[in-house]
Amino acid sequence: LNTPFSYNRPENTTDSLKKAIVYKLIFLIGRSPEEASQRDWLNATLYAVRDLVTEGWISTARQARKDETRRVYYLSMEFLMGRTLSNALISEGVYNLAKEALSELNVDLEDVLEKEVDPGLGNGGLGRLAACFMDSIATLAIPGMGYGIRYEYGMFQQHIEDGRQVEKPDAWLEKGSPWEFIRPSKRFNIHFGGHIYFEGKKCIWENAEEITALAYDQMIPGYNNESATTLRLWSANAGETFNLASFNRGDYFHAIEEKSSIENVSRVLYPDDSTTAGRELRLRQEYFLVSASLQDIIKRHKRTHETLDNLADKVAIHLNDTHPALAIPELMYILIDQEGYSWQKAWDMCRQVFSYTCHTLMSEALETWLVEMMAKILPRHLQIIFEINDYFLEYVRTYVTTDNDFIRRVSLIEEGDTRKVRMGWLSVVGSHKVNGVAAIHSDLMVSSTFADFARIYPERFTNVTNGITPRRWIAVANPDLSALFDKYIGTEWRKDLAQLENLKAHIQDPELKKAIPEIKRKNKQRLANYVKQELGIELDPNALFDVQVKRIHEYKRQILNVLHIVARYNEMLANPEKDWTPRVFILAGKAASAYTAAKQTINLINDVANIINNDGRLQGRLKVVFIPNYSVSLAQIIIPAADISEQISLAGTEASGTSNMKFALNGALTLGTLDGANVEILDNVGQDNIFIFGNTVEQVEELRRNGYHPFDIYQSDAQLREVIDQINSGRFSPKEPTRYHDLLNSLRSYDYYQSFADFRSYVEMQKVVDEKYKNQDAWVESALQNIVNMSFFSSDRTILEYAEKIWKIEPLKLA
Ligand code: 26Q
Repeated sequence: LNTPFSYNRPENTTDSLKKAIVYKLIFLIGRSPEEASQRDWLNATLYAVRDLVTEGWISTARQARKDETRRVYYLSMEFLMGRTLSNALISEGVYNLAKEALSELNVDLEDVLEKEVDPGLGNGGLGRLAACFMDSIATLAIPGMGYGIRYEYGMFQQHIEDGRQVEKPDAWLEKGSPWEFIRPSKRFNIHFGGHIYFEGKKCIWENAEEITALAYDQMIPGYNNESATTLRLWSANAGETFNLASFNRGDYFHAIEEKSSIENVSRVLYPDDSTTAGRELRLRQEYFLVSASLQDIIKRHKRTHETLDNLADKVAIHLNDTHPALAIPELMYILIDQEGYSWQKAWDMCRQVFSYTCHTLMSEALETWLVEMMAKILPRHLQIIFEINDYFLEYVRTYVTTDNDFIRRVSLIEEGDTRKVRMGWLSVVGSHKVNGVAAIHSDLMVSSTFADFARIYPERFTNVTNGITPRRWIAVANPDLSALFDKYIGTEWRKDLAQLENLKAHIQDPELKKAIPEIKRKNKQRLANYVKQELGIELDPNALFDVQVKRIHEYKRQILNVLHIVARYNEMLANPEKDWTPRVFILAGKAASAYTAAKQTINLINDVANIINNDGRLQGRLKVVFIPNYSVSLAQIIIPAADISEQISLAGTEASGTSNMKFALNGALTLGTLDGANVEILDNVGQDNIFIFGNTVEQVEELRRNGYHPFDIYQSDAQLREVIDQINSGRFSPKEPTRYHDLLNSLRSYDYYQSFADFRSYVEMQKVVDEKYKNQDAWVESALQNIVNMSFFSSDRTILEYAEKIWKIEPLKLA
């Protein structure tokens, strides 16, 4: 390969990289070094490093084709990848080389890295999990690839104006997207609408609309393995076929108008992660992803195999939640209508091919689609779903029960005023494995939401606890901690996080113990600088940094955090002389644009912050900051700076959580409920190194059963009452004293997520946190215990479990 900078070349030096960057700058970007902006340097560096990744990418693809191994296709409506350059530099082992090369050109690498856009093609946990999985798939050389949508607008940009969230469009593509390859030859037509009819037994779908899906590929570099995997994102394209009729009539504008409405399909990511709006465009998006990906998968299969008979041996398709569940009827449609397979044969293949991960148990988040809407947009698929349901219910009646109530509950169609298709049920019936994302969540799945299905198909349900990639979450985000690891246990931990076990031998080493708080302090200073620059707020890096960053949601209970902050504020004013541990409360996260309670919570955090930060009586010992526009790149600055990781969802509501793992691996102590993966973090770090509070799932359920009365708690807990009354009286919103009345009334009378029930134990545990922090030795010891016990939470472990238990796939043996 004729690149100036390449694998296995003895001449890979600062000088050759410098040449490669300047070459890209001049010949690809069209700028001279003298005129180049920071962004030009960024792009030139990206292009130079991209060449390096490309070689391994091409050879990995070639080898996978040659080996004809079984492959996995990960279908997800979201991939929250984060910035690519620093990760790629580290994967390719040229970070320092690039730093030197650029510095010889009088350019600072860190400044350049900050210029890269952070594509927000996901909402939160589910999208970021997909990104960590791609990283692990690439690093482990698992044969497979990811499929998603190339939204023109990602997650909105969050601005805070007057304390309130304001959404701005995220036009991330406007600055160019140098990491992707457009694939003009990879186009598939996607059909919608029309009607179906039968010719004998054969069903014909006479569709009414056609749009084209066009592929854009991104390389996901494996860590230090000269290999890379593909993330293929589809973009809607009217193509050349759009309304020819209008064109021929000379109705140019009408034709162009239609073109842009067709292209709406990949225009924007839905920014909701818990309620399903049931919007037609979303259904079209889901089908768009599914249809394009399946056509591509089938085409790839046919390239190396003469027949689809062995499809189920060679292909595993994973559904990231129910969002791509239409893949099940789509594969049936392809196999039966287009390839002529019998229903039974097609159905057997389907179930061997598909597997499904469930990420939530909350009923309002379970996807359903109006039968009426699906009939209009996907008539053949609806008909297939009805037929799947007929066979399925027949099976249940024959082999499980004739109880009509049971039958009604498990039917893929919810009956009632309006009939709905239950996508979760469809996913379970059409897959051979269904997994939850943490032990407690998988247990709850089979005992609650999917209990009926666990009775029908007990062997189908399993757990695979989530994980995170140590490349991005340590090597990229925390370079000083990485260097410390290297010094004590060598560099292999990046590929094999179990190596952290070897740190245990050094845990009493005074130098190691000294280094941990030094690194933490440096990371806190880095965050403080960011906050100073962005918000003009001064933070003391010696204070305890207490962090809750995640989507704003009632179940995640940011409100409980706020109630405690106000309670602490009151106590500090009442006892100013006490030796209060200085604290900084840091919160960040986006609220879905139509979610009033979540938006009010953001407003309240900012109102409280405003009063507290300007109260001189506190002598700077208490600060509250809401950092706007939380994103992957912000997480990389915030998480390594945390002392306390707030994971305070109501027990039984957070399926897993993944930031909890990132925090612990970066040496923060968890303050959390027995929910999601917190439970497994506790198991791994031991109870002396974590702060667990609040009701258990059983206690939560008991309260729900026996009647929960938040008003009684409000009346009996004087400290809580004071806090609520202050907020209610406009203490924090003097210009609009009634601002929080609705929020507080709903808490006092319903408090669906039981914040009041856990308030006392939360406040008491926060005092334990204060005391522990005063004993810095004990704190550092616990931080270390968190770090060294996190190897289980590597997404490499997670992916190997999927590969073995679910996909039946082995890593490629790289040549
Ligand atoms: C569905 C239909 C229409 C519009 C939007 C949606 C939608 C989009 C995103 C529904 C849900 C989501 C995202 C869910 C999510 O992020 N869940 C989180 O997944 C993480 C990874 O498993 C877990 O760690 C978190 O506990 C879980 O909340």
